[in-house]
Amino acid sequence: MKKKIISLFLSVILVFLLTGCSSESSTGNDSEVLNTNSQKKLIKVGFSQVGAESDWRSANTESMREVFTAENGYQLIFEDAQQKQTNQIMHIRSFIQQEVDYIVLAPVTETGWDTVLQEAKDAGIPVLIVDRMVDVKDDSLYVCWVGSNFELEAQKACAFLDAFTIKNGIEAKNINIVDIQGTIGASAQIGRTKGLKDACKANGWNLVAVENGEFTQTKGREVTEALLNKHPEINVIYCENDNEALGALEAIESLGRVAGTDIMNGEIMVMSFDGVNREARQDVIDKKIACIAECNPLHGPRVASLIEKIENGMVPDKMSFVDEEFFSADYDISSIIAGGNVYPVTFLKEDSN
Ligand code: GYE
Repeated sequence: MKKKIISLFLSVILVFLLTGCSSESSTGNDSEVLNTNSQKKLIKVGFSQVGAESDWRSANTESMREVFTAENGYQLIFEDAQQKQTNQIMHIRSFIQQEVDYIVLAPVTETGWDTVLQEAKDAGIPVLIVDRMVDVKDDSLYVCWVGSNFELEAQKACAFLDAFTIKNGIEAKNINIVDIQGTIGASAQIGRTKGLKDACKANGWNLVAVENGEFTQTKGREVTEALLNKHPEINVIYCENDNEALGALEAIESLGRVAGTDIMNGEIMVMSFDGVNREARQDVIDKKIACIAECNPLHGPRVASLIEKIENGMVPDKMSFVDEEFFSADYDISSIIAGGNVYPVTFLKEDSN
């Protein structure tokens, strides 16, 4: 009996000690966690995205959403402009109203931003530009920009076509090319169109027509169909993104023509940009799309690191260009020269897709 009482007494003490200690320490930890969480203010970022016109755009949106999370210390206000600048101007004004810490803008076109960016500057909110550029009179209206060198992408594509014609003994005067442009006034369109125009002049290719394909598959198909009906001599279709290229392939097939590189014997060569869409990459492997100049959409971590720099009192580079690859299949062209530099050609293979 005495033993039982002693052992009961000891276990009560033990339980008391254990629960007492553990509850005290856990309360201590919890309140610490609570304190640090509530003290750590989330950085409020307003992001105005162009829209959802292409696979590139969807990958870009995902990349931004993945990084700007509460776990990473951000509160993201995401707005989709549905390809309209007026919507983007509205977004920026509402971000100013909501007193965000940073405004991130993926501008649909380059011009028309002076007034609203001045408003953001007057409100003391730093603006970061991503993907396409803005053309403003006063550069101090935005802190920095990160994106691709669109003209270089075009120069790479044209260098590939040039190398291809030389390798296959095709005379420049036999190249009948059309440009299916992206959204008019967007940096990606401006750079890619300029690169092609310059190369046509320099190489003596016939630029048969230039049409707007709006960076979409539907428009790409529609425009290609009309062009091939009007100009059956077309043998190269330069699409300013992969979605247009997929549309162009649909048009080629629906007209009973063949996409490929035997362009002196009726095939039609399709060239493209982005390299995000799996189907388009597969078409490169299957030799239906001759080449894709990569345009990398994964800007989320890049924008976040620019914001981090600003948070730490540093001044980020005004312009940051992303390194990009050049995709093709094996046409015995392993490198190209663009803008005075040599770039390797990445041959896409089944196992890399
Ligand atoms: O190439 C296209 C998208 O601005 C780089 O926009 C971007 C372009 C991209 O719709 O697919």
